[in-house]
Formats: sequence, structure tokens, C-alpha cells
Amino acid sequence: MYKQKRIITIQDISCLGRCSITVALPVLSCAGVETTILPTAMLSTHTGGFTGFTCKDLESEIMPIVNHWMSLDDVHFDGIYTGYLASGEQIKLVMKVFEMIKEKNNLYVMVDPAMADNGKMYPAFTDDFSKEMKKLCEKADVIVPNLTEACKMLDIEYKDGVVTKEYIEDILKKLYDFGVKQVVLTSVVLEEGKVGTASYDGKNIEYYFKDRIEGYFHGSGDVYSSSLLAALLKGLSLKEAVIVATEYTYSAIKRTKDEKTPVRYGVNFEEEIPTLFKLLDIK
Ligand code: PXL
Repeated sequence: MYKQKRIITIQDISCLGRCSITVALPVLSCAGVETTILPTAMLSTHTGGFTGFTCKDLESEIMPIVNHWMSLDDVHFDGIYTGYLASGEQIKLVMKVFEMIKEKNNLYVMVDPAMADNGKMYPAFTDDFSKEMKKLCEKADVIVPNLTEACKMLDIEYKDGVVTKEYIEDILKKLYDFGVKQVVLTSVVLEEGKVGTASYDGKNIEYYFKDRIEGYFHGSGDVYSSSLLAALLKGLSLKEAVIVATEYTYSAIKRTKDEKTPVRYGVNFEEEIPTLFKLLDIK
């Protein structure tokens, strides 16, 4: 019998600017996944490309919310997906949440260590935050770092531009040694003008590339991770799920670029949802 999957996504609510929960919820819902939210903070906008944003930390709500869920004897969760987390303290709490929920459920855990890009940490973080994020990644089944996040967690040099397969495959193996089952490394450039993903499941390394679209597109990492998880929960292989996530994210970025809207408001993933349906074979 078909049983609908129910997951929990743990990340902030950035009210304006299409990222984190405001991306994960619609994308996963479109894929038929029931998406429970555990908001860790509420911001007026995300922290990239805006100044003067507000931020209300919701850390004190996390345990009461999870304790309530755990008191319900007929609730079941299939997975947890974490994205942007606001502090090292929040990461520690999230690790506790993993333990509590894992006790009762056979969970699939995805960690997107959303904290850095283009060689730099996001404005709210120092390099030390990546040490905490590494510990969270060690508790995951699948991790989705970009190249910058991988280098920060591994404390190795970030190389901009074209890199070698040796450099990428060494990183993939070191990330796999965190104890995860699947690694999906994004922002990989092996030749000029192309950007893509390298993935590793302990057996095979796969690559998937698209033409680079010039520009920096806020929230595109969240579109990627959410659609990747949607595809994995539908039972697609890692290789197939990477194709779904890459093609969907590419289509949203392309549309945004063509529309010339200010990129800090995120990518137009909404009007590309029919593309996601086609990729996931949803009628
Ligand atoms: O995943 C991107 C993201 C999510 N949430 C907040 C952010 C960012 C990126 O800057 O600032 C609050």
C-alpha cells in the first residue's frame, strides 16, 4: 500500500527572499512529501545581499516542540532535512533532536551544511562554525555541501575556478569518511563554462554538469537540496536524483536570469514546478 512520506525540515524562516523553509516546504509538498517544519529562527530576509534584517532566535522553542511530537503515540517520521542553522548552539540542539526522533523512527537524514559559498562563510558565521557543522554532517545519511563548505569542514584549501578530478575525488572520499552513506558535492568546475555535481556512494563516483549561468543566485542551494531529497524519497537512485536536482535548479536559475529580477529575492522556482513534475514523472 502507498504510504505518504513525512519528513521534518529544520531551518530558519526567512520571510522574504525565497530560501530555507519557504523553498523546502513548497518543493517537497509538490513532490507529495508531507513536510513538517521546525523553524529555528525567523528573519525578515535572509542574510545575503540585505542589510538591516531582523532575526528572532527560536532556539528555546525547539525542545518543547519536539517533546510534544514525541508524546504523540501515533506519529511517524521518515526523514529529517536540515539547512541553514543560526549558531553552534542550534547545531547541538539539532543533534539532540536527531537522537530523540531516531529512537522511535527509522530515519533518513539529509544535512545541507548551508554556511558558505565562493570561498567565504556567510556573513553571520566565522570559520569555527564549520567545526560544529562537520559534527552534524557526521550524523547524516546524505550530505550536500558545496565546494566551499566541504573545504571549510575538511580544513583544506578552497580552489576557485577549474580544479582537477583528483582534488574533487580526494574531497569526496574524505567527506564519505564522515560516516555518511552518500555525498553530493556541488559547485564543481572541471572545465571552463561548466558547473555541476560530483556524487559518491562509497562505490561509484558520478559527475553531472550544466552550462554555467553567470551570476550569484541566492537560495539556489536550497532549491537543489529540496528537489534532491524529493527525488531520493521517491526512490530514485543517487545518480538520478542528482540529475533531477540539477535540471530543476538550472531551469529556475535560467528563468530568473532571463527575467532579470534582483537576485537577492531568490530564484523563480515556483514557475518551474511543472519542470520538477516532469523530472519526477508526476502526472
Ligand atoms: O540557505 C541560504 C540561507 C538560508 N537562511 C538564511 C540565510 C541563507 C544564506 O545566506 O542567510 C537566513
